[in-house]
Amino acid sequence: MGLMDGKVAVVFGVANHRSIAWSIAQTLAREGATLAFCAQERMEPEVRKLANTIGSNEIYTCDVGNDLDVPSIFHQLGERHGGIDAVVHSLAFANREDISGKRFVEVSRDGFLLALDVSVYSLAFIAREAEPFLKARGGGSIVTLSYLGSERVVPNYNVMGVAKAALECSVRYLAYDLGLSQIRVNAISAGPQRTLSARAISGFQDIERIVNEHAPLRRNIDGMDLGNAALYLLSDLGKSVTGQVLHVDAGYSIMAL
Ligand code: 1JT
Repeated sequence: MGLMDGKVAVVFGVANHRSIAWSIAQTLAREGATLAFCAQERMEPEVRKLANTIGSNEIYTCDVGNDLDVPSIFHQLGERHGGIDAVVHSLAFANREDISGKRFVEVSRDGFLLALDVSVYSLAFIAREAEPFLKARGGGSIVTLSYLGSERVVPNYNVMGVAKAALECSVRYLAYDLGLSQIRVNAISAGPQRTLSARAISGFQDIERIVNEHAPLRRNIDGMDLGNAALYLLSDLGKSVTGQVLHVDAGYSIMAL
């Protein structure tokens, strides 16, 4: 018996086998969920390959920056499954120059708006379009991913820190709005993960080393830790938890030094 038996979960943000979204998808599949994936067109072949390994062949191509794609996907999901139970939002973007080297004070209007559009507005948009289909099943749960740079200054994280602060606040407002439909909305604030995005950033290795040395658990976290935390929030185990930011970071965020 799995914690997600009979539940349909929709996952945004798988790029490759290192993606946090992929760790979460594997955990949900192990617990009996039916998985559907939404990916940019250029990611589709890789995502299809990964999905097949967990018995899913449901891939929708989707650009969250396109106002028509997201509604169309939820419409198709509704037709196919009658509704959905869980949504994973593991999406973020910023221009390379806006999160490495340059000072935050130098960010352009376009760079600022792009980071907030892709990384924050997309959650509100997905939540709005998902609401009727989650409601159709008597409620549901939405999880997004954040990072400590929203609360503290992490050098170089810059505009993404501002975006993550807005994302965490959006979680609270969405939790209030969607609570009426018995839909929960939470974020996981993850310790540093060596994903495709993260590895591209200068200074990322220093952050990993500092966490390993200073976190209460004296180590970093892995994808399974994030999968298990997401499982808690997306399953009935977390049925009274909404509007929260759960730190899954080996305790690093409690430290001053
Ligand atoms: C994005 C990227 C969002 C990297 C991210 C992210 N959230 C966490 N990371 C890892 C990270 C990145 C930096 C950092 C510490 C951790 C890259 C692509 C855009 C979205 O500071 C040194 C920059």
